[in-house]
Amino acid sequence: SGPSRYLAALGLFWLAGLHAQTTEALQPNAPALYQQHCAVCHGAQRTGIMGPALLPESLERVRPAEVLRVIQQGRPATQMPGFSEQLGDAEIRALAAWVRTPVVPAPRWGEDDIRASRTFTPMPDDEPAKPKWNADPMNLFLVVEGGDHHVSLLDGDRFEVITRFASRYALHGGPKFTPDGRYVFFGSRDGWITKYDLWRLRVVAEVRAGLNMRNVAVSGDGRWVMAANYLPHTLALFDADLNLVQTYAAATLDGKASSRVSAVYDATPRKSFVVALKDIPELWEISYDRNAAPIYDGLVHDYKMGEAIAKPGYLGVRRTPLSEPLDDFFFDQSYRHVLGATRPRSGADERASAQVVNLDIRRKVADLPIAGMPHLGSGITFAWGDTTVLASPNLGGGAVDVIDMQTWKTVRTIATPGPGFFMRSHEDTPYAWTDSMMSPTAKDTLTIIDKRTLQPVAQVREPGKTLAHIEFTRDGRYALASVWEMDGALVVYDAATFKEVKRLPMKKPVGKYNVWNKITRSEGTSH
Ligand code: DHE
Repeated sequence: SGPSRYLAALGLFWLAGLHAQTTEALQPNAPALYQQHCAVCHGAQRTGIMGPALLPESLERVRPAEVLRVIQQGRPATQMPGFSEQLGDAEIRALAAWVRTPVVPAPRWGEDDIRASRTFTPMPDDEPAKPKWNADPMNLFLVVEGGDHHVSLLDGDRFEVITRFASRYALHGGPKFTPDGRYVFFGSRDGWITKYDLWRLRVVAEVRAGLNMRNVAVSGDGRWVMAANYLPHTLALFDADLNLVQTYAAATLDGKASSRVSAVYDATPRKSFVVALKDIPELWEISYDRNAAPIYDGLVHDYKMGEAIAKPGYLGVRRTPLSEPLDDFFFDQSYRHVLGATRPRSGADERASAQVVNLDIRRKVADLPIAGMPHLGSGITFAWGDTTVLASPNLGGGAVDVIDMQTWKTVRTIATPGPGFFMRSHEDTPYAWTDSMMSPTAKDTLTIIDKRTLQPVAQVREPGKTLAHIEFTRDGRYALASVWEMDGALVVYDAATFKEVKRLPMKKPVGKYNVWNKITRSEGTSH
C-alpha cells in the first residue's frame, strides 16, 4: 500500500545516507592532509615553493606509480621525505590522486608575481670577467642530467667535467646561449628561468615566468629572452637580466579563445620570435627589429587598407591564420619556412599531419608527407645532390623521413630498428646519427646513416639500456651520446670510426648542447 511503500523508501534513504556517512568517515581528507604535510614545500595552491609544482599539468608526465613511490619513500638527495611511516596506505593513495585534480579556482601568475620572483646577483667589482677554467670556450658542452636535476659543464676537447651544479627541478628543452657563448638560460617545466655565467660559474639571475612552462628562446642579438607557458596562457618577454618587459595573453584577437603556448623559437635571420600555439589556429611572429613594418590588425586575410589600425611591428604580435593549430615547429636554415605538425588529437585519429608555412607571405605552401609525429628539434638539414633535405625520425614508426626542401616531397624513407626522438649530424661529417629510443627492443641502438647515399652504414649499441641524444664536438670529430639511465653515462664516439673513446658516468643525461654548434646554428643540430 501507499504508506508502507513510503516507509520502505524512507528506510532505504536512511540506509543509503548512513552508508554514505560511514564511507565518508573512512575516506581520507586529501586536501587537509595536503595542507598539513605538503603545503609548506609545494605551496598552499600546489604551485611549488622549494618543492616542485603539483598541478595536473606538471604531473602529466609522471606515472601514478611513481607519484605513490615518491610520497611513500621520498626522493633521495632532496628535501622530499618519505611518508610511509606517518601516513596510511589509503591516505597516500588519496593524496596521490588528489594532486592530479585541478586547483579551484585556478592559480594565477600575473606580472606582479613574475617580477616578485626575480633574483639577481650582480658581479662583484673585484671579480675578473674572464673564464675560471682553461678550455676552449667555444667547445664547451652543457649536459642536462635529468636523473638528479643537475647540469654538468664539459670541456669538449679533453672530455672532462669542469663543474657540476644543481639545476631547477625538471629542466626541459635545450638551454639557450647568448651569441657570445658566455651566458646560458635554462628553462624548467615549473616555469623557472635561470641565467648562468659560464665564465664565472655562477647563477646571475632567476625568475619564474609561469606555473607550467614549455621552453625559452634567446634573441639572436642577445637582448631578449622569451618564455612560452602552458599555465597561464601567456608568453613572457624579459631583458637579458630577466627583468620582465611585458607579458602577452595567448588569445585570439577578439579575446574569445585562449591557448596554451606550445613553444617559442628565435628566428635570428628574421630578428623575431616565432610562436607555436597549441589550441588556436594561429602562428605568431614577434619582431625584435626596431624597423619592423607596422601590423595592420594582425590577421592577413582581414586586412583592408584604410580601415585597419596600424600597431607597431616592433615587439607586436603578427598573426598568421592557419587551418588548424600547429604545435611543433622546425625551420629551414633561412627561417623563411616553418614546418609545423599537428598532433593526433584523439585515439580516433592517430595520424599526424604536417604542413609548410611561408613566413614571408604568411600562408601554407605545402602539405608535408610524414609517417608519424616528430619530436621538436628532432631533425637536421643537409645538402643532398643539388637540393637541401630535411631528415627527421618520427615517433610513429621505425623510420627517418627525408624531405626535399624545394619540392617538399619525400625523397627517401630510411628504415631504422624502431621509432626515435633525435637525429644529429655536423657540417664536417658525412654521417647522421639517430636513436630508436621509443622502441622497447631497439632503444639501445643508434643507427648511423651516410648523408650521401641515405643508407644506414653502422650501428652502435648499449645492450639493454637506452642510448639516445647525440651532439657533435665543435669540429665534428666526435659524437657524444647518452646512456639515458639513472646510473647512465655520456659516451664519446669517434665520428669517423664509430669507436668509443671515452665514457663519463652521469645521472640520466637527457640532453647535451655544444656552445659553438648552437651559437653558429649548425645545420646538424637544434638551435
Ligand atoms: Fe621535449 C625539446 C616538447 C617530451 C626531451 N621538447 C623540446 C622542445 C619542445 C618539446 C617544444 C623544443 C624547445 C626548445 O628546445 O627550446 N617534449 C615536448 C613535448 O611536447 C613532449 C612530447 C611532451 C611533453 O610533455 O612535453 C616532450 N621531451 C619530452 C620527453 O619525454 C623527453 C625525451 C624527456 C624530458 O626531459 O622530458 C624530452 N625535449 C627533450 C630534449 C629537448 C626537448 C632533450 C632538447 C633537444 C635538443 O637537442 O635541442
